Amino acid sequence: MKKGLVFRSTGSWYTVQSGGVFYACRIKGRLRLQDIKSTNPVAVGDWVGFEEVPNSDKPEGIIIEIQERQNYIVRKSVNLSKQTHIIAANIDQVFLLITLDNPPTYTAFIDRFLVTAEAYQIPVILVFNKIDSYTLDKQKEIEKLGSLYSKIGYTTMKISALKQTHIEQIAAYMEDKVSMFAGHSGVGKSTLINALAPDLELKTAPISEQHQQGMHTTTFAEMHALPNGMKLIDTPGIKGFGIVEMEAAEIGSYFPEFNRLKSNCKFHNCLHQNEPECAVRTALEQGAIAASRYENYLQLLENDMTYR
Ligand SMILES: Nc1nc2c(ncn2[C@@H]2O[C@H](COP(=O)(O)OP(=O)(O)OP(=O)(O)O)[C@@H](O)[C@H]2O)c(=O)[nH]1
Ligand SMILES: [Mg+2]
Ligand SMILES: [Zn+2]
Repeated sequence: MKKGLVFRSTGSWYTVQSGGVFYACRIKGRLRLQDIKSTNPVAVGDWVGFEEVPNSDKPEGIIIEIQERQNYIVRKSVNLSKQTHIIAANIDQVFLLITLDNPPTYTAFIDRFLVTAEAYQIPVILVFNKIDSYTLDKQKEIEKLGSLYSKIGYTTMKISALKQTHIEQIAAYMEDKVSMFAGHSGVGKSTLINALAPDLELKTAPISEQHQQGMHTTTFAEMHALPNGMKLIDTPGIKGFGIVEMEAAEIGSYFPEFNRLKSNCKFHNCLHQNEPECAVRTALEQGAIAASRYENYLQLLENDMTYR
């Protein structure tokens, strides 16, 4: 059996790198049943064991086992609300790309993403892209949003992938790590990756063209290894995020600024809703916790209830 890393998954075929060779692999039928809650049993970033198919023209294999994942980022499957789709596994950090216009990114989306990543302790770096294109008003909005998240403790960056402004800040974080690039369709993930690694020549497209085609430009997650040891994963734009496999009581602990105050709440199991002497709500009233964060938290709590 060989061991390899999944670079690409298109549904039925997986590209697995092992000893510098890329193998086109299928999954052994029986494996499909193991993880019935996800639509894809093997994801980009997975370490797998596979048997090489003898006497084939090109390197080919059959995946027979998947190594336990350190972490993974899931979204709810598009059609089947109970099912999840694993976007990528074994990630060291995520660059979440955010734009205010073309397309708009709302804090509800940002906070859902952060909660998912916090649950697996995956560091997220918030990257405000397209700074070359904003009006003064929008620039101010970016400043506010950036300081909202940096106060909580997140690293934030302002860049232009197109004009290649400040992209060296991103490269500095990538050394020896597996980095995932996430965000809505059209925020510039592939453009940024092309700027970081021009040899890749990833496909990018203006939003207007995406809408005409009714599809995303990047259609499946793919890992790329750069000569200097960095690995990155380009992902298709994510629309919505469902928080899966999370208890109501857990959610607050994935809001770092809430979690820091939690011990000051009167009740140890305070959900920061209507409980008396809640330190989180006091902080909210004093302006120490952002209203958007609190609203998005409440929404997550409600969603969480309706799923069960
Ligand atoms: N003005 C400006 N446009 C940008 C910037 N970065 C990307 N774009 C444009 O935004 C559009 C979408 O970029 P892509 O890189 O294809 O976006 P994506 O996030 O990979 O989209 P999906 O693959 O569909 O998820 C393209 O027309 C890019 O040229 C930027 O910094 N400034
Ligand atoms: Mg793309
Ligand atoms: Zn509380």
